[in-house]
Amino acid sequence: EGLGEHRAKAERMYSLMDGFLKNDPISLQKDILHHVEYTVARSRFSFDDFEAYQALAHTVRDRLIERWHDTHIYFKRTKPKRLYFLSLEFLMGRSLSNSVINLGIEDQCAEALNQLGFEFEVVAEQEGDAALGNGGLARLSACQMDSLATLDYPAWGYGLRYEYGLFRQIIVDGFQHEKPDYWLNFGNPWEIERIHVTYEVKFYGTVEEVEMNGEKQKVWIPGETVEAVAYDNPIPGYGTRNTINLRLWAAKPSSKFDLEAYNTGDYINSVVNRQKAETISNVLYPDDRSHQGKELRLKQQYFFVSASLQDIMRRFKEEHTNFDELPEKVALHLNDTHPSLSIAEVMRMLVDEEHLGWHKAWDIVCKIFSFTTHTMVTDGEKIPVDLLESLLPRHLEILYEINFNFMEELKKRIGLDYSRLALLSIVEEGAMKNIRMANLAIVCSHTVNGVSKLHLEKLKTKTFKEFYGLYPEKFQCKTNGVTQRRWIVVSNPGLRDLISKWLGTEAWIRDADLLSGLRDHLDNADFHLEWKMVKKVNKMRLAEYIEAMSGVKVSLDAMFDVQVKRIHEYKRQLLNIFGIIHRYNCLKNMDKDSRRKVVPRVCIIGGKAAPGYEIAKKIIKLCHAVAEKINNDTDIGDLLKVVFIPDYNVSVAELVIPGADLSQHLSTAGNEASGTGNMKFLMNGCLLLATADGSTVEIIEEIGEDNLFLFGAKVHEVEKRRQKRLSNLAPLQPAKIPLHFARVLRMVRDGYFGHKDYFKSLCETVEFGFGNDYYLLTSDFGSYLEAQAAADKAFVNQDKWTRMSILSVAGSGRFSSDRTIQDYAESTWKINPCRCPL
Ligand code: F58
Repeated sequence: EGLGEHRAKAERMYSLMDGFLKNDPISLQKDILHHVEYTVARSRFSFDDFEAYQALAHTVRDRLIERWHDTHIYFKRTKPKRLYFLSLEFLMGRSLSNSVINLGIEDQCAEALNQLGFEFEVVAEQEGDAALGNGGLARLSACQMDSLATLDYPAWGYGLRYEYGLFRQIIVDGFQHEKPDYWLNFGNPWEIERIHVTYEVKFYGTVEEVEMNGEKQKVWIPGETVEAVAYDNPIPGYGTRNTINLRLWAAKPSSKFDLEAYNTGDYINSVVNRQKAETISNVLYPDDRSHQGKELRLKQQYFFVSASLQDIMRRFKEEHTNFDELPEKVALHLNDTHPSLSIAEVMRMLVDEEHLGWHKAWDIVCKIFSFTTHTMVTDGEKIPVDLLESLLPRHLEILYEINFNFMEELKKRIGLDYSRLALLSIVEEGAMKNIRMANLAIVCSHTVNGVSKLHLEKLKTKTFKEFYGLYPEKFQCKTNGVTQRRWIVVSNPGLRDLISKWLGTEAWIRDADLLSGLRDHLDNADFHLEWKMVKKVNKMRLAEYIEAMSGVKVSLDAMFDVQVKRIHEYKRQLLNIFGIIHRYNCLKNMDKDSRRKVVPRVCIIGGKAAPGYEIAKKIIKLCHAVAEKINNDTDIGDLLKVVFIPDYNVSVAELVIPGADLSQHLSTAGNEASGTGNMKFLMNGCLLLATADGSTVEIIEEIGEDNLFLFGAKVHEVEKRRQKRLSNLAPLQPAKIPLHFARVLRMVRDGYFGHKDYFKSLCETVEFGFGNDYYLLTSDFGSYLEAQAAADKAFVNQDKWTRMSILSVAGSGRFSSDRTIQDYAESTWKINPCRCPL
């Protein structure tokens, strides 16, 4: 009877709803106008591009919500094993174009807007970026969400809804300044605030022991409570109805505080104090290597972990009466060590709250976690024990107990080898005791993933050598990938059409391996012509942007040579700038005849430096100083231009990458865990000039050494060269530095580009007796210049260049995040597709 009643009600509602929303241009126009009038509250007879964006975004959002609901109802009904992807960072960028494309309503939307007097591209550009992350790791999370949805996996993303995303980079006189990115200023149509999905997150306090059913039980009496509110962000798949959820948590003052304020009578102070709770999710930490020892960062981590796990456990408990089935129904993925407190939290929930008993709880925990590390750095994330002791006293106890048991087990396996035990321990002893988050994650995860073959190799042989000896079967390679939906379909529509035309299908948008079919047309002159045309149009778009941003006019005949990524010593933007100075010197010394043969270049550099990273900031300044000198040298003209693109972010990348001829990936071998920029450029037919580092090694496997410009020391040579430099050159002996390098260095050192004192410490990083050139710019410089010369030579032969460009795209299929995600799903998470019926 109850069911019949429910059905009748549902049917009546459905008939009132008039079915699902329609996607023809007229229906879309009606909905856009409706949102102009009632959501944006503007007159439907007069609204601007931004208001059109808002109205269209809400129109699209309505359609996303329908699918998102259906997907959840379907998941709830079919109860598949679910993946929960835990990441403190997601770099989503803009959502409009991506959503419209994944929903398959791009043409209809464009037509609807057209008829209202707007242009889709212009309207889409009104949107700001959602930049809730720093760099590669965060953008990878976003690509992986797109793939999870597209491949129909029953997955949820969990993250933090920072009010201030990654800072906006402003350049004043060539210096980087950071401006807060209050991205929510104009509202965010892509999120759904769930005021009823809230959890209390507790901090501080004490641990007490109580008797419960005749047994001693630990109880945490917390000292502070903050509320986590869910904001849901629908993530649509392409070519499927599946639309999954990215749930981001915001901190709000807990309603519990009200009572206290009432009692103490200090109303004003209590309101001010309540406000403090919100600071937890206020701001993203802008460091792209580590954030050690900051209490607020630790609070963020736990806030995120606690809210997500309460949510996950609630969902599980709705469908189960005990926890035996947890490992069959729940996979928890730790995106780097940042969410690893989850391990202690699940133990606390199962032991203290569900009274499961330590061993049973531990058995479950070991079956549900998997972990991916994204760094080559050996010294990973650590949490000072005193910080934990005050903020999360019960968790510290749990961590100690996990470590105690682990150590006991180890002693049985390896004996009393104390130096080994000390290396493996989760607790780092010393003057400052720390919890080693990576050790914790490895001990408790069933799988430990590296992000490229080279990275995994380093994990096995260096970083986690001891752990690899213990658990060889845990270590797996999951080479990164990027989504072709955003990095070709959204950002390079010209290339998308061209690929689809020549492959005769759009199926590659869901199956990137099909891109290899482009090889069939490698010698077709018409194909070449169209290919070059697409690049030209993209270069025009980029040239316009460059002129608007920097006032520099660039020639479309020049090779657009791009290095865009976070600024870091190991990424060696300095090598690029030194190469530019060398090129400038060569040009200055050439006669007219030789100059005529030179390939003109536009050298484009972009990226943010962490606010406290002085050397990286000096690299940015040097880039501007060199640009100023060269761009104003009338003797050089179009032969060489240098441009720094400010505020590099996802939407700038969407513009820059398709317009690049050559892209540079210069990390000293052994430092870049994978790199994903290389894959985006590859997909856009841009040739790579790169070291054999990270995933570039696998790109070479796909396209062959002949189709990119490889240079520099290989991983196994790097250590030797470092040693050699140190042993050969006594501190006071003048270094045997290659002539070209010495000249360039001297120019910077002696103030040729001004700011002599300011650049001193930057120069010292590559000088012996100071920084000792840790990243080997000196020894790689010669081979770098050779690779650059080879690129010039290839560019002159446009036929050859175009072939290389086609082969790059044709070989990029393996670097789709669809491949990565499928691999994770099958071998790590053990989840199956769960496709919501149409
Ligand atoms: C990056 N790591 C790697 N970390 O450097 C890059 O090689 C790899 O391709 C990418 O991950 C994806 O696997 C990275 O971006 C961070 O930004 C962390 C943010 C939080 C603090 C520590 C660094």
